[in-house]
Amino acid sequence: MSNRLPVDHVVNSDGSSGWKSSPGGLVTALEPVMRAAEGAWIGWAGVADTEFAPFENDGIEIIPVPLSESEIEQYYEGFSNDTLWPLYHDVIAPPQYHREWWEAYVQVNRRFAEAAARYAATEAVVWVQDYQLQLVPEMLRELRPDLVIGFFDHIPFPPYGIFSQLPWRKQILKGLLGADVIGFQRVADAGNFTRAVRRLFGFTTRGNVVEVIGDDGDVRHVVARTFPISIDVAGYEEIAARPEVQERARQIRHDLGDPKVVMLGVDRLDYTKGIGHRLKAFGELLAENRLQVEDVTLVQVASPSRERVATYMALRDEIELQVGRLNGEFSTISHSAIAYLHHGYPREEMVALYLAADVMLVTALRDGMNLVAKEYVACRADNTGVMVLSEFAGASDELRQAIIVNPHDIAGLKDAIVAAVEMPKREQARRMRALRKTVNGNTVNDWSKSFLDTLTGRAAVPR
Ligand code: GDG
Repeated sequence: MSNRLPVDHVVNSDGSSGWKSSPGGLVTALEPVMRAAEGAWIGWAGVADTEFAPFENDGIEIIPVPLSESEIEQYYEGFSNDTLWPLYHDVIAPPQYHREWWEAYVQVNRRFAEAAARYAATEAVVWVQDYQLQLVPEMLRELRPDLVIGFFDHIPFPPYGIFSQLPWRKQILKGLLGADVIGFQRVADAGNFTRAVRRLFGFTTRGNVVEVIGDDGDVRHVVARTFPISIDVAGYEEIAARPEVQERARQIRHDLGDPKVVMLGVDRLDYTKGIGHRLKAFGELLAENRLQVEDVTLVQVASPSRERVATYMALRDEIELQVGRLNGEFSTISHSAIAYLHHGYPREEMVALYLAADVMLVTALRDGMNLVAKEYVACRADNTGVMVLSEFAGASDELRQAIIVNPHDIAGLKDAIVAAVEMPKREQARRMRALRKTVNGNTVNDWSKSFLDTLTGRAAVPR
């Protein structure tokens, strides 16, 4: 179960309509698992006020859950993306608390739980994905105590001092504790969660296991631990090896004026990604002449995201003002300081950009994992390229051979960027080999397998 289905309902210009698959990392990882298990995927089809009957798509049963226009505003854009998202990302933006948003969140979570209760076979395994559906595990357990229920949180779980702001903090924890296994990106996230459970309910935790005491005094054991997500490494390697993609990468460099160094940022346009900090550091380096616009170009892909949420509209204005000022000040007729792209691209084009980039900048202020960091590494088969990686992205727990930065420390970030630009090829290769080994050692298939094995009791629970 996830907020969105792996397929979108689309209406064509001639009025006909159909289903288009949306191949994200999660879909790639879970599709083969679902097919082998004769699984069903429960989620929203991406359009308002429309009911669809369940259907089969490519060997997977699709069960659409309808959302009304006001539920999209209150449950999705409101509570999910304007309350939980900023709260769980260290209150970088102020979370909005509205009781009617909470009520819509409860109502939609109940609808998802009821759909699963209706369609799941006896003793089936149900895997609930992400922060939009945190109440589903408990609701589903009440409806169907026979089911095995897992939950994976793709975003950070905040420290108690921040989480405790939430007026509905107890309900959220109780919702999650309905699961048998709760997965997090980082060890720190699992720790924040178990601390919150101890503080608010006084439950005992032993290592990764929480002893949940029910109203009738019975004890259930819930596993809460880290399962760091990854990417389809072989898929990225295959695209990166295609001659036409490599040719496209050369073309991109040429079109940029063949600078000595291409730096790249790829993010949804989101305030958690630290795009502004990155631009500030780059602008100061140009102003101080530590970098020259003839030598270094920054390509920033900022893919459109949550465009109806006010904080995101304000962020777009802020970033585009900053880009405009820096380009106005430092670009020449033949060389732009920043190539700013507010677009979404096909995956092949993203891979061509990864291949074209000498330096990858991942400067998130808070990020569950950050898959872009792993994708860059997976594409660099020739062991060249340098990554500057924020310690506040989950990926920094694994990708230790990147240049690790605190993006709030602009002086440190500037030094890291210069070090990346100047890094000798030998050191690039030494670090990239180690990074590639790490990424290869934990692919998205390893992630889903280890979660599902833990959930179904096929793996021992490490304490
Ligand atoms: C959440 C958590 C966690 C981006 N622009 C385009 C495009 N992308 C792709 C990237 C990457 C994905 O979108 C973004 O994933 P991230 O992990 O970087 O960030 P979130 O979207 O915030 O994801 C995050 C993740 O869930 C998984 O658990 O890592 O921390 O916030 O795959 O390549 N893809 C294409 N065109 C674009 O323009 N094709």
